[in-house]
Amino acid sequence: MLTLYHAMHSTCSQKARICLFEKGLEFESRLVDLAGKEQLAPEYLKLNPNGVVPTLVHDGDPVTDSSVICEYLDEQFPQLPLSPPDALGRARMRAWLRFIDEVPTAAVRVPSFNGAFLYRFKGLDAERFKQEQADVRPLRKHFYRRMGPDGFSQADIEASVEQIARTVERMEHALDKGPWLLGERYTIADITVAPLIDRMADLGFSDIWSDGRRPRVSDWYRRMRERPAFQRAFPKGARLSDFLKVVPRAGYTGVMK
Ligand SMILES: N[C@@H](CCC(=O)N[C@@H](CS)C(=O)NCC(=O)O)C(=O)O
Repeated sequence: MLTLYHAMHSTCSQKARICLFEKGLEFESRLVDLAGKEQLAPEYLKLNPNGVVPTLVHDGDPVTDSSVICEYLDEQFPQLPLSPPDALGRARMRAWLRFIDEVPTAAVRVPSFNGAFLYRFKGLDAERFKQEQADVRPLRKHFYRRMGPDGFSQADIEASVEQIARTVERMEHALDKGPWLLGERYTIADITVAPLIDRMADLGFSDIWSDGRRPRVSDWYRRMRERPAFQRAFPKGARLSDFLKVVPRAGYTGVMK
């Protein structure tokens, strides 16, 4: 029995959902209201002490962190494998997963907050923001403090966009041997980066790869969106612009080369 605690619009939840749908696994869906801070409720923190989504519960045992969840599902349910069969291939896939967690996943949070989530903090002065929004979060206290109620600085936004552009450049290079990031085989690496690319598109930054800048990434993203698992993971309400007033390219003044 699989239960997924997740939020429709959360990129990390989208990674876990794509994986579940690719593998054809049935799961019970438990939506967590992030704006209502349900991820910080004591009962949820028992499952995921980081106070973030997603969390997978398999026969009563919680598994946290989206890329770990994907690898766990692939090991437990070997049908329709999403990892290379050999140790070297898996090492290459895991190197992508570490990079994706460390660089673009972290980078995408910055334009996401500036472009869509600041409404949550309207009217809060610095002290109330610190107490009610930052210091209550086990994993993201310093991220929230750095952001503050008015959002990230222009320098932070530009650094994030540059990190995404570097990611897309690295993808373009890897896709030379495509059609997927690891070559012939579609893997968890493709799954975990796709929601980040989709989020950047939703925030108005698709010119990082479109207009002929990164043609292989553009083609890869089109093929990702055509996959039935991807479409099931992105129902109406999964994109920020489905339900929030997104400010396109908020705070970004740079020009794509
Ligand atoms: N490393 C975790 C990160 C999960 C994460 O950051 N989730 C975000 C949504 S994408 C969250 O729950 N944020 C809640 C908050 O900011 O309080 C993973 O990959 O699952």
